[in-house]
Amino acid sequence: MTNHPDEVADRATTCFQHAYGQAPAGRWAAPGRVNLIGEHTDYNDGFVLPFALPLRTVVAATPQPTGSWTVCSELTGETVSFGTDEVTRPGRVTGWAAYVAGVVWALREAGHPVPGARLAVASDVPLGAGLSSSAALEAAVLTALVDLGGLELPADQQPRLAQRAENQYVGAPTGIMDQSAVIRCRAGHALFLDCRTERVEHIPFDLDGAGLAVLVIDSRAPHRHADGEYAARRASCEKAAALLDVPALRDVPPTGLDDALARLPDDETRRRVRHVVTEDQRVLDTVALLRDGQVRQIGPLLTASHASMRDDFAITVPEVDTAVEAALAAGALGARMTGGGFGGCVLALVEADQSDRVGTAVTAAYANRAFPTPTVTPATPAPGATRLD
Ligand code: GAF
Repeated sequence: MTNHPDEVADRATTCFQHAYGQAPAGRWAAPGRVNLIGEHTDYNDGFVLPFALPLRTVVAATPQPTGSWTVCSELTGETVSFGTDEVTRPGRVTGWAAYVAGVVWALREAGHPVPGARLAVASDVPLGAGLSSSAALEAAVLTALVDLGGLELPADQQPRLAQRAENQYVGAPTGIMDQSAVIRCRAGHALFLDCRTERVEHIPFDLDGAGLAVLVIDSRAPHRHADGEYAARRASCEKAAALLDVPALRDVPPTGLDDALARLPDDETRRRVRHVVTEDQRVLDTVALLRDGQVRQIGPLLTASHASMRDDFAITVPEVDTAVEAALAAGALGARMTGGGFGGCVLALVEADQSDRVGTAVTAAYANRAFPTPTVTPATPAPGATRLD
């Protein structure tokens, strides 16, 4: 997964100059992410372990009088303008520009004097592939506005604010993982995040040094009912926590899982809880292995995570199951769907010299089932959001 940072940044500048007839004051970038392990644990106050991708969204920006914002998108060719009226209440700007207006709204809600701005967006984070293109847009806009306005908002407080934009302005009930990943990740590291305390630890994840690769396989599966199903999983987890009389499912220890399951009323809820509780433990086990330099050994945990998402949390689809099975059959050390589910990407941990073999096997398995050809690209952990110039 190679990126061309200068190319995306150049495209943002070109878009900016075309829309506004001037040069931007600066450019800010935020990456997409994959989650190594820890799925649907974030809104259960649990643990996640994402890393940032070298694919980025770049925002070129310059201040304009306070109280007005204009943003153009290289992708759609649209320019959207909004003023303070549109950011006094959520939902007044819709479509892709809602992520931009949502950030302005969340900053203002938190009492920050948000500067007016002209912005232009270009990106090579694919949309709808589960690689956090929305969090990348939020974070790129947020870092630009924080810098342009000289706002007092440390990086460790930015994910929560970007999440509010997504939850309350855009209306997507996501957890804190994606915004944390795209803002707080470091190159060469995975981000071990405790989603309750927001404490992070940067875990070295040196794939090259270990002779390994992580392949990101875009399943090309359309996101079938993803929004409604995501909200349903979240509601089910929150209901289970209430029934178990704990603040969140993170508070069910693995040793107490059987007792907890016995107290739940139906098989579906029991499966949802079992996924979350075992997934939290798999994150902790993965982190322990990585701290110990045992990168290969995390493979079975990744595969177990996939089985849990498929059998207990019921969020996989045939395309991602096929990719995982084919990658494992071709010798991957571990493989799993990454992200919210119902499509999106699969990641496979492979010996670096087996990358082509695994990619070819997945492509052949897709051809056999008449699925669209998947894209298979190696990914290395990249830095989080930053100012470029
Ligand atoms: C999506 C959400 F945005 C995250 O908050 C997280 O819940 C993830 O799905 C599943 O782990 O990416």
